[in-house]
Amino acid sequence: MKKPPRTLTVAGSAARGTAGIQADLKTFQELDTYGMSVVTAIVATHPKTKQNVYPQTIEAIEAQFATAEMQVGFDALKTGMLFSKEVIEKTAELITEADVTNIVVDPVMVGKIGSKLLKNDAIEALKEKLIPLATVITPNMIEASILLDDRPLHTAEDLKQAAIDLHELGAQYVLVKGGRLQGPAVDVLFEGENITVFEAPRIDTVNTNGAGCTYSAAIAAFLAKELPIHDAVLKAKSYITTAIQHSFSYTDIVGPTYHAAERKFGEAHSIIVKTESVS
Ligand code: PXL
Repeated sequence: MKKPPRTLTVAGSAARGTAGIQADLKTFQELDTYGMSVVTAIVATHPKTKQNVYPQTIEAIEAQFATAEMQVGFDALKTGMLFSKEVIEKTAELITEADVTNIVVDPVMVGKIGSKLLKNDAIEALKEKLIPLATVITPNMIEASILLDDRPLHTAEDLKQAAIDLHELGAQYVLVKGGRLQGPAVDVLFEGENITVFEAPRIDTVNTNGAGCTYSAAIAAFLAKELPIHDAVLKAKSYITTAIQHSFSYTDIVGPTYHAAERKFGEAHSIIVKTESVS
């Protein structure tokens, strides 16, 4: 049997299953890769104390990474919620020493329901230590704005300029996601010469918790399958668009995307792709 390609997520555990490690592993499985995880922190709210982030120790992070690396190995890796400067620095060190070439860095900062997923002093470490190692970074508009020292971003043109400027941080590719724009869901990919715009129809739902995690996990899965980056982004966008179309909630709290949607219902959308050169 041909073994499935191996994918690792270094991210937070979202106890309610919508985002973080749980969304990543569901995505890895749906896309027929062998998923593994390094839990950096547990996100769950204690009913009495209200504590909602439980960071793991650096030692526990090292143990998980070493176990996955030595006993399995990886074809692609993604990072999600890293929470602190120390964890970012440790993750950068582990990635540098590991034998892995496909690296997706999702610069997770704030959750959909407002939970803080990255400490303030960690932004510089993210920019200086981790982003330069990335094959692709996948900021949403809020994260792109923070990485650009709070530059306001309002239009698709602003996203293109943001991608061009973020490329200076040293990632091979920058994908800025325009999920918060009006109109169609437009994302822009830049690699130094050309801007590629990926456009999907906007789906009217609030149940998009974990959509960013799912999208970047899908990109990692397709890179693990050796797809070129543009094809990986295209297929990942199609996967997440279908998952959002079939999203749902069990309660009155913002719910998850449906990770099995593409398998069950087939691809629901065509994505429009346009490339323009930047002069
Ligand atoms: O969707 C961002 C995100 C990432 N990682 C973890 C989360 C969330 C949002 O809730 O809980 C662990």
